[in-house]
Amino acid sequence: MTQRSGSSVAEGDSPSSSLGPDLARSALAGDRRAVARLLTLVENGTEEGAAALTELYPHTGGAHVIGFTGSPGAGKSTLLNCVAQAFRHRGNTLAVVAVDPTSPFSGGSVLGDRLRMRDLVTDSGVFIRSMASRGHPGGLAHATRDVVSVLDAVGTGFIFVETVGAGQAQVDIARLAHTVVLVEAPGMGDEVQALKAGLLEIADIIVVNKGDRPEVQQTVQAIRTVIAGSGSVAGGWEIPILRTSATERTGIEALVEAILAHRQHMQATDLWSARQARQAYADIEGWLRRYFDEWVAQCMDTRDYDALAEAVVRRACDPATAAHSLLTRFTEGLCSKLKG
Ligand SMILES: Nc1nc2c(ncn2[C@@H]2O[C@H](COP(=O)(O)OP(=O)(O)OP(=O)(O)O)[C@@H](O)[C@H]2O)c(=O)[nH]1
Ligand SMILES: [Mg+2]
Repeated sequence: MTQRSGSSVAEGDSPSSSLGPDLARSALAGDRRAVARLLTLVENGTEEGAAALTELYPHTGGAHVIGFTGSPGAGKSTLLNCVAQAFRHRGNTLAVVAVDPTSPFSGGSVLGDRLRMRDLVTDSGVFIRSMASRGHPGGLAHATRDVVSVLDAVGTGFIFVETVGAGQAQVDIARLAHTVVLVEAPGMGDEVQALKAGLLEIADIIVVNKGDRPEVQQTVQAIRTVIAGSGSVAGGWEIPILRTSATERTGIEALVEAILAHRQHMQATDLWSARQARQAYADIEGWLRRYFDEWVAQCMDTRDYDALAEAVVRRACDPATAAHSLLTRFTEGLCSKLKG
């Protein structure tokens, strides 16, 4: 089982078991290559990565995490490029993490778009990371959270996370980010309907991008109507509806100001600490699930499991009863082991 404690890992057999904490210390001292290596370790769900996170955790909590979510192709990456540059011009350190739950290729647009990101790619005040679902044993949400923690610990002021706004990814971004920017574009048909169905609950700022298109006013109006109908003003924050064109670089400053205004609002009210608490719950739950999955995997690797599977095949027992009896046996075993 992955050990979350650095000392437990250090007691293990692996000759490289101090790698994580060593890299963590180098990263905290400002070594960028150590940061890059750490990001890979935590993305891959390694024990060294977990040990590094234990070392880094006391240094986290300073970053403002901003989620960019919305329909595929709405212009999230293009817009994020502009916004990141605007934050950079104001002298902030920042990171851009692009998360793609489906394809390792299409989601690489932030990294792939070298031309637009040229200024940022070569800038030592900016980290850019592109993540696809493959190769994350603890799950993509877990890997994203850990990547954000590393970036936070090393003093990154603003961390932008791009995800497609659908299903679980949508829930995950709301748990990870302090500010959620929902990016939509005109002519996306069902999107206003989707807004009703849940995106609205997580959005702190709504952007209608591709404002250079003629249909934009119609979309803005439709979203206004949905919002007015919902009557939701969470914690005294009125969700702004902004209009941008990422390709023509218009409306970017207003979006930057809205993000900063939301930050100010959160700090002036108890919203910032409420979101930190929400993150803490989600973080602990994430680890609990991961430990539990690992524990289940270990339990499955036994003769008891084989015997029960055979009983299920013979129809002598149903799968739910079999799982329950395994659970009872293993929790009893675990309890007596802990007592002993
Ligand atoms: N006309 C117009 N096109 C835009 C604008 N912003 C982005 N696009 C184009 O829309 C397409 C998709 O842009 P992306 O930035 O990759 O969109 P995305 O939301 O990140 O896409 P996924 O990550 O694949 O969901 C590209 O061809 C962009 O050039 C805009 O403001 N106006
Ligand atoms: Mg994108």
